[in-house]
Amino acid sequence: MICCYIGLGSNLGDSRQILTEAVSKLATLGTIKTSKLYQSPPMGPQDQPNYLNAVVQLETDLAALALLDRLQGFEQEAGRVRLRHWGERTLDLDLLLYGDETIQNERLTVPHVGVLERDFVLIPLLDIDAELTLNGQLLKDLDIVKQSTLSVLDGLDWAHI
Ligand code: PH2
Ligand code: MG
Ligand code: MG
Repeated sequence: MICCYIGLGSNLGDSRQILTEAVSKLATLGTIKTSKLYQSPPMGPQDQPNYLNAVVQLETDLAALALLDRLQGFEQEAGRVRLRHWGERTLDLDLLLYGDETIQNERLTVPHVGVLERDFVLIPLLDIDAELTLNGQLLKDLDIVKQSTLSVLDGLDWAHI
């Protein structure tokens, strides 16, 4: 079993419902734990709605690219539209961490670029594992974590899994 972390984001449609359904689908791939549910201001173009963000920990036997295929399938099933780079979307499922593996190919970069710079990824990761490290760095000690103003919309059981 590999312990993976998947970032969830949505800012189009009924985002809460879309993320809840995404969690149910992720649960078909292995054993999951969910972070709290957050609202965050958009990174990138500012003329788009706020995002709902969360992270799911998944313990799975799927290989990384097989997992990516499943994540992209779930995005499509949610009617994913992606209007522009860093722009609004119905469902974004990002493979953030795949065990402690480093993966670099034309389809996938793991750890996901930007994990260390995005509070809407770091704070939910720390909900699930407060002692999580990346490249030997304790995530809870990062300045961006200490300074975060992310708003909590709901607690760990928001997806009722
Ligand atoms: N995702 C993006 C672009 N900007 N901003 C926030 N707050 N949360 C996101 O998940 C997000 C974003 C494209 O993936
Ligand atoms: Mg993303
Ligand atoms: Mg993505």
